[in-house]
Amino acid sequence: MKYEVLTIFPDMVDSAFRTGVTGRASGEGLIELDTVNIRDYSTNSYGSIDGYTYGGGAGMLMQCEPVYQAYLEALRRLGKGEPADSGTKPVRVVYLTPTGEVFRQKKAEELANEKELIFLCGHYEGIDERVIDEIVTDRISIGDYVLTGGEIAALAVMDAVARLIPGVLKNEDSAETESFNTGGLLEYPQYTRPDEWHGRKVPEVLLSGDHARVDNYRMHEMRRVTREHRPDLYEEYMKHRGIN
Ligand code: 6GU
Repeated sequence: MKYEVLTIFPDMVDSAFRTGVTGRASGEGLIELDTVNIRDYSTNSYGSIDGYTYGGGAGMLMQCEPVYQAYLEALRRLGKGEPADSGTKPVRVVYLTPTGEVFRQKKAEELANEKELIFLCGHYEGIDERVIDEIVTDRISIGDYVLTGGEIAALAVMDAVARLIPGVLKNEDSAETESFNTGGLLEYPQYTRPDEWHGRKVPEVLLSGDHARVDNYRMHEMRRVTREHRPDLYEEYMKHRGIN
């Protein structure tokens, strides 16, 4: 997988991605990260890339041309050349925006099938709609709240996609058994040594060595945790199983 990120904060994206599991994966050549600094494509001598919004209103917008030139640079780096005039989009371009589709595991799975992805991170009050229409294929939000820019959202999406790429997780089972891959239920609580801490005991069944009892207990816990913390997911789960 190769990621190209169009951003005005390339260092922020780089340093976060180089840390931890994604950092190791890029060291091993499983994922490549490259950033293009949109500010390098300013169309004026002041180096600005933003402007006031037509029709009035607070705040500034990122202009079309710097974003478009950064996009063309990313395409060149991916070996794609100039896009055809036909309006075809040679690579999926994910625009991070609170007005996008809310990001879920299913979308991460879909994106993990691509060989390369371009991420467009907005700032100020957003980006001129015309360049979005011209280059973007997917508009994604990471939840119903507002961030100052798209970088943290892009990092969240890149991380969720990266861990689905074979070899990125050391234990291949991990991606299978975790929340959202357990038939729509959340994960059960887990415990490690010692068996008592601050007067809190590890549930007796987990020390019993009885695998059937352990499995049964964990399934009950998955249902309980989902019902208590995410009633919306629990309802979906019950509907899926034909229980209403
Ligand atoms: Cl993708 N961007 C911004 N700026 N805020 C957000 C978001 C994205 N997703 C949720 N809030």
